[in-house]
Amino acid sequence: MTREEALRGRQRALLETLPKHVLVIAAGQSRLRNITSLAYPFRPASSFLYFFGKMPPGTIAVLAEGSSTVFIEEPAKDDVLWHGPKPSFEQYRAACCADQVKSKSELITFISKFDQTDILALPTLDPVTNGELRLVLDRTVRRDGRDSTLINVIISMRLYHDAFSLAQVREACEITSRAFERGIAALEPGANERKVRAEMEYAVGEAGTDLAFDPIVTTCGEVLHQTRCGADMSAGEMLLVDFGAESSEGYASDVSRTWPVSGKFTGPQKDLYQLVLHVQKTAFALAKPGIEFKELHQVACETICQGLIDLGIFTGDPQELARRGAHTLFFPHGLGHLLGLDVHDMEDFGDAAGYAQGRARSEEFGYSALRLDRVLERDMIITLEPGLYMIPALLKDSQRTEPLADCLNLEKANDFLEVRGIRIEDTVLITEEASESLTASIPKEISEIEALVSA
Ligand SMILES: [Mn+2]
Repeated sequence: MTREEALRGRQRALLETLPKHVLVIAAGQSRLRNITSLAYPFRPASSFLYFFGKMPPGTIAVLAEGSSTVFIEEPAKDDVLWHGPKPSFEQYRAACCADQVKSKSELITFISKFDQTDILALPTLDPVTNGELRLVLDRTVRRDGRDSTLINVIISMRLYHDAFSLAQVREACEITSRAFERGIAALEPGANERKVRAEMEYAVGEAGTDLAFDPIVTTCGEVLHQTRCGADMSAGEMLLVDFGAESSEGYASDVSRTWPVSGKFTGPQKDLYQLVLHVQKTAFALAKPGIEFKELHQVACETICQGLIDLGIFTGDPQELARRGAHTLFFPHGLGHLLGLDVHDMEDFGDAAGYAQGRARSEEFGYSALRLDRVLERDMIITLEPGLYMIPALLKDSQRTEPLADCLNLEKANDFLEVRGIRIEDTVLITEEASESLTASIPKEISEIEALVSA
């Protein structure tokens, strides 16, 4: 499937699903950094990318009466001096695979010929664009109003990856795989975390793409979203790396590995690492069409409890421990999430994509961080990312530990404090009968890692 076949096919499918409506999808505006001539790098909104690919800031697409029209901001007078010549409208039309391209100055006249009540639009994360949509449509575009009809149709398309989307995620995973190769080669006691991160980003820069998210490259693995990076690494510590490149068309990948800085796991590190790896393999073996993702999460929680019983940290029955939420002391997040054009795919729609219709996120600690609750189906892409963390803020919180006094050996848990945090994450495709790890080439066995770091 070529890019053109994909984009045209998706535009057609959307037009055919909502034939009586006028559909407005905006790319968004670039955001300024600190002065007016300095913008953050521009990336169109993901749903815009899904149908039209990369187009300039301010672009707005309208799909109506069986055809797609893309409205582009005309360049300012001296843009050519600072930014060079822009593509022609015909070149833009070919690039976004729309039926026609027009100047943005024609948008209001174009829209006003339709019945207002037929118009559905996608809200964006960009307040400037939402303001512009409010002016053009004379109403506020909202996630929960009538525009949710459009959102739900787009979710039902983006949930299942077509051949082009899958090829793009595979491309992103390949770049990420090269990044991990460079990263582990840069690991050595005394080196700075930033060196590993820079080596990994080199692979992304070399591929000419971007990062899918702000990476985590840290020896403070117990801080779940530690984006600060810059400590010198010592032998005995582990480096947790959660990193993902984007593909050329903006699709994500998401991988985590945890490496011993010296190239050799200590005893407690090895114990917990083996457990996380076992949990991930158990979940992977169960991931296939027809299974509830929540069930995978549940199995992961129970397997963690069993492993912690074996290590003497818990006593009791693993299912009962998981039911009581004992695992959340060491595994407070969810097992994974959807992945596609966004690393947490379609989270700009809240939980509408991650949670099947009629389901809502639990408020219970642990389950409240579960980003995915639906039956897995063929062509979905998810992540599987169990972790174990020794988080002083939780272990010192008597409100959390006291209810577990009968089954928790805190003293034993403290023996593992130096381990700090371990996460093992792969990007996984649900296939016809099972699942395929798209990042299986990135080593995660203890023997492989020890051989690579000391090499
Ligand atoms: Mn992830």
